Amino acid sequence: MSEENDLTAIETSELLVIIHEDLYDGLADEVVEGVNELLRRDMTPYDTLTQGLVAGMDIVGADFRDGILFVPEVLMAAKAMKAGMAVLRPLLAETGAPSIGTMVIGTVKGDIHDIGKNLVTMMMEGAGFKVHDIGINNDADKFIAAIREHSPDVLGMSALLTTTMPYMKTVVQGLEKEGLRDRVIVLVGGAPVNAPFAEAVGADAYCRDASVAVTTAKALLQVRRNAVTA
Ligand code: B1M
Repeated sequence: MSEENDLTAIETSELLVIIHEDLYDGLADEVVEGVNELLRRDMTPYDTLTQGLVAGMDIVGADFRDGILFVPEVLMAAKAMKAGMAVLRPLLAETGAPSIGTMVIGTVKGDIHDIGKNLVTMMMEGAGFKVHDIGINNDADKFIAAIREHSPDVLGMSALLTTTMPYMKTVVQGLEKEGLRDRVIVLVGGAPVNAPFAEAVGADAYCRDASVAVTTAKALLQVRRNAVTA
């Protein structure tokens, strides 16, 4: 976004394209400016996130896959994405909803991708969950320690690589070994993950995206609470 651009004079559809381009170019300040302008126009934080940031990251992802972008450029884009997310985070969490459950979430061992996980964290917090985010590259012992410490209702695991997604099964087996599996709803997600895979690793459900994570967590928690009171 060049300095002479007056964002307020630009159509929203065009502004979205500019944000995608700024994200692609790793221009964090400009992405933040664009996000603020969308919010000023009363676009909801959720739509700003999905139409502005996530859609922009999809373009980065496609060009990374096709060898047009490389790790340094993608890192810059990820940084810009995070700067935009930082603006939205408090707004998404600002629903005033009472705490409806607790979650531990982390990216599995060998995997340092955290944007999707952070997004799930933001949406879950916005829906009223207390979320303990244990970060990236977590082995089974770290997940188990966090579950012992926080006694969450829900465990969320994220994996973005086909080489790291099988580790989700190691975590579930670790939970079983420690007698913790039945205490927690296990949800998995990440670009290469799908429902048959979730079933194969012994998770309770696969979540396609952050909003599905929210609805799935709420639904399974309700089922569990109903079963306890029945
Ligand atoms: Co990586 N990377 N990357 N990367 N990277 C992918 C995943 C890849 C698909 C790119 C490609 O080739 N097309 C490819 C994986 C190929 C494969 O395994 N088949 C890949 C590769 C190969 C690599 C490296 C090996 C590259 C290299 O070094 N040669 C390397 C691995 C590092 C490691 O982890 N050990 C690597 C590194 C990186 C960066 C560091 C440069 C950067 C990460 C920065 C960061 O996260 N802080 C990066 C990025 C940014 C990507 C892409 C471009 C974008 C990922 C992203 O943030 N998407 C990605 C391409 C792609 O996915 N199309 C790619 C946006 C985010 C919102 O979506 O994470 O899918 P996503 O999350 C979604 C859902 O999946 C879901 O909700 C979110 C949306 O609402 N979800 C969950 C995610 N986690 C969930 C958990 C839940 C529920 C839902 O729990 C309940």
